[in-house]
Amino acid sequence: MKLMVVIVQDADAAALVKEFTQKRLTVTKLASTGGFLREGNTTLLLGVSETDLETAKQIVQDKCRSRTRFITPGVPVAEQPEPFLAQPVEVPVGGAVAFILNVEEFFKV
Ligand code: 2BA
Repeated sequence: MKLMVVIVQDADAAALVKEFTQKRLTVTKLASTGGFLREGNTTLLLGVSETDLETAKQIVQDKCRSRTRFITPGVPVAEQPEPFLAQPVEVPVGGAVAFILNVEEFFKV
């Protein structure tokens, strides 16, 4: 068995969970926050059998898309040597960031 930890944008989370569930993959959805943008995102946990792993990865690839966010570097105006340095910077986000871990043991009560 594998544990998939999948970090996605909130905008993609509902469709992703729906598709996992329809394919009979069990998923837990956690609210999370990205350390860089400090914006909400969604972390999904899935315990999947080896045989379902490729299906799960394909669903992530199909349902998540990359988007861009614009951030304005948080440098105080007085400390900026040139005005143009305060211009918004484009940051790509996602589609998804996934970690796949081996599960040593799994049980339910
Ligand atoms: P955030 O940390 O808010 O990062 C959002 C996006 O900002 C990232 O997109 C990346 O394009 C950019 N970014 C992140 N850290 C950066 C930095 N130090 N300098 C410049 N740009 C930076 P993604 O790579 O698609 O990541 C989306 C979210 O997935 C991240 O949100 C974070 O919550 C999570 N994540 C990504 N890589 C991770 C990792 N290695 N470990 C744990 N969580 C990760």
